[in-house]
Amino acid sequence: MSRTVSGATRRTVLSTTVAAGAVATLGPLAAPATARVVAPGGPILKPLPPEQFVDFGTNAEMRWDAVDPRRRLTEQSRLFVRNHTRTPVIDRDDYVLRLFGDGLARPRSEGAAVELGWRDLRRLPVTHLTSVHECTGNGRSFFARQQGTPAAGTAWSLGAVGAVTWTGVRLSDVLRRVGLGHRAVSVQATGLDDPYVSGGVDYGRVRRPFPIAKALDDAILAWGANGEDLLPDHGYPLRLVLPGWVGIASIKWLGSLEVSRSELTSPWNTKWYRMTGGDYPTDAPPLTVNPVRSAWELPWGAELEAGRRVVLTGRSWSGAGPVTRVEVSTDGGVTWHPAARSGHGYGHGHGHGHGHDRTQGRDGAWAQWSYVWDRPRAGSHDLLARATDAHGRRQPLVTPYNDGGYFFDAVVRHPVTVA
Ligand SMILES: Nc1nc2c(c(=O)[nH]1)N[C@H]1C(S)=C(S)[C@@H](COP(=O)(O)O)O[C@H]1N2
Ligand SMILES: [Mo]
Repeated sequence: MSRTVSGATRRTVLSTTVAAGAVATLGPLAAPATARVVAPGGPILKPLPPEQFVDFGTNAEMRWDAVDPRRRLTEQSRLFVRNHTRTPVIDRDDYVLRLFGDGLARPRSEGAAVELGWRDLRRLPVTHLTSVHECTGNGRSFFARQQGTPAAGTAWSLGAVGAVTWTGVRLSDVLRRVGLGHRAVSVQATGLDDPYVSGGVDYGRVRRPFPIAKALDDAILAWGANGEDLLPDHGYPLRLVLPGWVGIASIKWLGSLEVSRSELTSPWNTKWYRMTGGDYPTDAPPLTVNPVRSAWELPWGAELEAGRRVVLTGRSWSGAGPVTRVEVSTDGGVTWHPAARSGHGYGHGHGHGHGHDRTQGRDGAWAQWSYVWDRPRAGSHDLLARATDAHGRRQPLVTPYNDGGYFFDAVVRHPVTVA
């Protein structure tokens, strides 16, 4: 059954004849347009085979032991899902993105929003961008498992992350074509999924503001992932992607963008997705850039053969830039050894060749690495991997506690048994 999720008074489209660099002529159309959710979705629509996912109901994480070391990117069918409610199914032909606010060159109220449909967006230059896409709470379960201080929220292991090449248009191009005012400071993205209700409180639609600087830097509006259309679970027909930033910043099923001359707020940057509790001040800022993390492509408690040469693989990533160094410890952190960069020549090629060493991660994907563990002794061991990024941020051994269980970036002690 159809359901109207956004009623619009006017439809305006991008001019097809606009010269490059010029501001588009926006003409109202007679017919009102709506974006309709054509079918109520499940919490998650794509299959979640248990050998590939841990299913939390509205959320599901990728299993690191199911990751193919030869694939650089994460296929959508394997990518984690984080839904506040459930995946809506939206018809691309009905879809419109609404832009409004006093930060536009010609300020518009929400009711008089500029509306861009799928074909309008397709007239803008297409761009491709690879980023590591990750939930703020990735690794949350290790606050309990490793530090004895459980934090509320989905008990992710390390699988709420993936590397994706997005296809879409630059948000800066969209804003310039629509007409961006000189005094714009903040953009708020709002999803078309159901309003989020928790503890009897209706917080409204999932939405989060971000600075105009990020909008004009590398933000994109994506309709594709790794060369395919977005799956419904990942935001079809259009999602925002703020590369390197906390997952919540990349609003799925993007319904509107408010461009404002004043700082916008929402519960997703004041109540959630900023540090609270622990030793944090009460006025800690909203979280933005993701930290540095690492994972082994191994089952939890993997069984390895004693007395052999064991080749272990994993990946490291950072929201701030490339990973420059990965060290491994097999003795609980007493000694550290460099991991070797690997994964070159595999996965989806994308323009530049994928040589080893520094190339991994330079394009926004993660660093793949391997470590040869020569003739491990029988018994129980913890494998530790510690990465450093181009900004000199290195994974700590302990992450200070916060109530939301965000940014667990400490080195994870991955247990294995050698027999
Ligand atoms: N509209 C909308 N956008 C959203 C969310 C949501 O529930 N609704 N979840 C956010 C969170 S917390 C994360 S981590 C990412 C997850 O994206 P994915 O499900 O495509 O992996 O989407 C973000 N964007
Ligand atoms: Mo998230």
